[in-house]
Amino acid sequence: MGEIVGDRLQAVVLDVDGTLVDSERDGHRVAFNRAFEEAGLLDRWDVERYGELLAVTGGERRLGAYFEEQGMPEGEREELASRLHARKTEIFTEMASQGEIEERPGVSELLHELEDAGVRLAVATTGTRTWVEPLLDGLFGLERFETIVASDDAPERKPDPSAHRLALERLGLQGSAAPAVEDSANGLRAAKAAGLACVVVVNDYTREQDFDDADLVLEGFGRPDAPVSVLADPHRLDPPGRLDVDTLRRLAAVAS
Ligand code: XBP
Ligand code: MG
Repeated sequence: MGEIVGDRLQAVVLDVDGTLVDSERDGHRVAFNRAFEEAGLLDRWDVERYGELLAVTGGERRLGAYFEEQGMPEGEREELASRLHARKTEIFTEMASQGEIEERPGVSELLHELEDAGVRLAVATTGTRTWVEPLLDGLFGLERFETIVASDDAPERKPDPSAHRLALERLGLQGSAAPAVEDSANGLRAAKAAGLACVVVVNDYTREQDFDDADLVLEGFGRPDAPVSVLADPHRLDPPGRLDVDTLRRLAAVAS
């Protein structure tokens, strides 16, 4: 294990969808399909098709891109995407409030470890604040996150770096003191463009994506009793089978 030089680690900037929670396949995708059904549309996004559509970040933009592919005129598709996304957001908010969206294994252990070490927690997500807040509150307690940047605050959406930049600005920190944790190539690109080091915890939708400039790639967060494999460790941070505060400290040290 590398020597920890000083303690540069001040905060961690956490992604939501696919990172803190496994929310896409059985969450957002289901909510989109229910919104289609309620609107009397025959469209349904199966698991594979939704994985392709995830290349477009932001649910409303995702709907717009889908309808554009279907050849729908711009005015019609913008109105339909807006209307469907509003309903989908209500449905997903209800799912989150009912506890239907689960945290990924190991997240709670890491959050507690970071807090015990005095490391500040921030969120930077492309998701919509309407559901982000009740979801995070129900699973973790909203008060634990010093700042939450959602798509409402950073409408450019990942891979644009604005969400991570805004999180750093609110934290009053340099990127090197606040590594990001992401699940997707879009999230990685956003974090790196904002000057943050970035750990990627892959999931079934993202594991085949390009993580060449990630600072660490893991199969998941891991737990002390359920270690995960390391998929890439260019700085030789040597995580102990999970993402822990010392690994993030070593990352902040090499990133500075
Ligand atoms: C992932 C996204 C979001 C969700 C859907 O965000 O791109 O758009 O898929 O949520 P992140 P909305 O990984 O940055 O958390 O429908 O509210 O956009
Ligand atoms: Mg994500």
